[in-house]
Amino acid sequence: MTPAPAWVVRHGKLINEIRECWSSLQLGAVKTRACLFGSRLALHSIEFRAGRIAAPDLQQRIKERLRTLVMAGVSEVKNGRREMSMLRMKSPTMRILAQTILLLFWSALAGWASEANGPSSHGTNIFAPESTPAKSIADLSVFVLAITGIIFVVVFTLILYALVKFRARATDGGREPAQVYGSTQIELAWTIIPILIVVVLFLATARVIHAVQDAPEPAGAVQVTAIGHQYWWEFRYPRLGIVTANELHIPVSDPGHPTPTFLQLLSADTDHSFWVPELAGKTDLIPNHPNRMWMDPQRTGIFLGQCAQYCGVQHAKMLLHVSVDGPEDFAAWVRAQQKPAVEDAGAIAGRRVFERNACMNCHRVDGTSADGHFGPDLTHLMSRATIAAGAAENTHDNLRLWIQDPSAIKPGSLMPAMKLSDPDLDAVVSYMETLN
Ligand code: HEC
Ligand SMILES: [Cu+2]
Repeated sequence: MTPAPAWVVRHGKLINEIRECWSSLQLGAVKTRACLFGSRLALHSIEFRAGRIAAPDLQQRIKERLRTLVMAGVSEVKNGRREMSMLRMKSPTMRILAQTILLLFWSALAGWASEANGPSSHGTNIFAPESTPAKSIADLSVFVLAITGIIFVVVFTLILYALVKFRARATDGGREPAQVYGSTQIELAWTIIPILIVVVLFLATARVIHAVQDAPEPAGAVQVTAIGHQYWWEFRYPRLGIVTANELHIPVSDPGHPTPTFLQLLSADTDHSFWVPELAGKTDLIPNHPNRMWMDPQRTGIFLGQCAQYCGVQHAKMLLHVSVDGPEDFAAWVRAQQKPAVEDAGAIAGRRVFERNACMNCHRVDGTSADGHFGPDLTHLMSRATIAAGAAENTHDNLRLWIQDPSAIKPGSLMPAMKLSDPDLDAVVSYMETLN
């Protein structure tokens, strides 16, 4: 009977079990590093050559023990030598994990650096909030990033330390190191610390959710009903009697005298999501399930956003355009929108084309018989800088192209090409251009 080798003896606490296991397995002239701890077989590596195994019952016992080993797999089959190693199996996984983490880390850094580069004129920077709900969310994100960043640094440092300190050396003589199983302190530590971190993150998140979702609506708030349509936005101001599309106008909110805007979110067809990153977190518009969101922008300007829930082929061209106006500008815009459509005698031919064709079944023009709701309200079309939910600028050429063939600008749009004759097309475009 061979005595247990030195590396086993060094682990004083386990020596009896190991010696027992080692002795019994050694009986059949099998070279092994398998050890039995209580009822569990911890297998580092096992080498045997079939021809050398004398005792058939020993072979049987080894097979049985191998079967109970859940996590190990045969990693190498070489010259009849089988080696099973948990560590060796883990390394590719670890490599992929490390690469993924690094990639995420660098892309986040790169994103941050490019975003932080001066004030963004397009207003889609999630790290540049201009309204209270967006600020709370951005602060929470930075907090979560800081905590997870610290975890990343600590874990990565420990991994690097372990990789360097315990790397294989020539003096190891090809032997695998002792495997330590079970440490109450370490297991408690890596259970309790993550639980505490998760509790902290949970509480911080719950606080922000409460602050954003349960904010009371002050008396001076502007109310807007936003309705998502396949591929455009309808905005109704019930108290002001305004209906418009795609370009939302809201007043700037002075912290001393807040005038937040509260939106009720509805959908005419499928799920959409209202997301203007600098003003508020994204909130879905779900059929038959009104949602609510609010914003109190503290800076005037144009803020851009995008439908953030895939809603069909032309989801990508369903942009959001929020114009935050100073108090006078907002009041002027409201007055202009409340007026009925202009009656321009010069555009009467175009108006006839509009009313003779199916246009009026899908579009509304206040003050005319056109009262369709499938498409955007065109009463004040010319007050908008863009058409088709930001897909094109509102210019003469784009309007003409749009009415001739919407799919030239926005393939998949639900407005059909009306196949008007050239004179009719020009007339209807002239009529559209009087709607300001
Ligand atoms: C079957 C319904 C339907 C008919 C008929 C129709 N449209 Fe449309 N129209 C739409 C829809 C839907 C949109 C929004 C498309 C989008 O942005 O994806 C739209 C958008 C528009 C727009 C852009 C409005 C904006 O603010 O973005 C104009 C202008 C327009 N239509 C004019 C017309 C004219 C003129 C006719 C008749 C020659 C017409 N439409 C016929 C459904 C229709
Ligand atoms: Cu959408």
